[in-house]
Amino acid sequence: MQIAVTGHPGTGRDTVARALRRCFGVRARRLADRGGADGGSSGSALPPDLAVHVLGAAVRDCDLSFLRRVDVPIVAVLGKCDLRGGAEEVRSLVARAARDLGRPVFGVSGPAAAAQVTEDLRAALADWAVAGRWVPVLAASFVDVDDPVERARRTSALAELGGRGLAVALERCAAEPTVSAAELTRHLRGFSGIGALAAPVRACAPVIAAERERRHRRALTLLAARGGGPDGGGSAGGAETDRDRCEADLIR
Ligand SMILES: Nc1nc2c(ncn2[C@@H]2O[C@H](COP(=O)(O)OP(=O)(O)OP(=O)(O)O)[C@@H](O)[C@H]2O)c(=O)[nH]1
Ligand SMILES: [Mg+2]
Repeated sequence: MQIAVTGHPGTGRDTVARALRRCFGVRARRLADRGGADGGSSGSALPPDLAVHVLGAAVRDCDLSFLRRVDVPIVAVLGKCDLRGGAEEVRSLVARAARDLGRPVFGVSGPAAAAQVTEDLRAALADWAVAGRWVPVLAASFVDVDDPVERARRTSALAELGGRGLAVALERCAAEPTVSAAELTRHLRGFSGIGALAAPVRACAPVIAAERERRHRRALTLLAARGGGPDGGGSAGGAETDRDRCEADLIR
């Protein structure tokens, strides 16, 4: 499945794309701010099967006008939920966005969704939990320590998990000091809300399959009309055979 992650700049599109790749094994990449798709690691010339559209704190006019032009199934996400207050605030933002868009919206905390806790990160988290280190209200000040090695370790953990993700991981390490890196990754994904996207993405499968079939038939029709092979050649010698094959494909 090819997913284009859309939304206005800064909503967390690259992070959501990374989370979709890591959690669901799909090809997901951010749609370029202008022009064609790019910005992802899974480069492909194929058109996307599905758009995952990332909203900011609220639906904007540019979201509405963009989504009106999208001709593939859409799954809408409210991004950066870890920065939007507590569970109650997030629920109300998600409900308002769903009302404004007229479709379901799923809240996601990107860095926690995309997290892949390594053994080094797990060990650092366990050290901090044992030492009673917590993430301050101003999460950035977690890295305010003199030792440059420790500062680098903290900066990297904060960048990887985000402030709330880091706090969630630390809480889990404090409650269960022997927790594994894999279990911490699962725990963060559970917190992130990304799992709720599985059902709506799966529900798009029949539409996606029908659209792929339509594209395939259209491509074969064009090939057959040109009388050429898959390379578009159409050389006199092989033309009839290629055309026969295309037409046979079409009526299969
Ligand atoms: N706390 C938090 N930070 C996030 C979240 N999603 C993304 N970020 C951070 O926001 C910054 C931009 O994230 P991207 O995923 O690159 O967002 P984008 O929409 O591609 O934005 P641009 O690349 O700036 O156009 C990065 O520093 C991310 O780590 C989130 O859900 N929570
Ligand atoms: Mg980005």
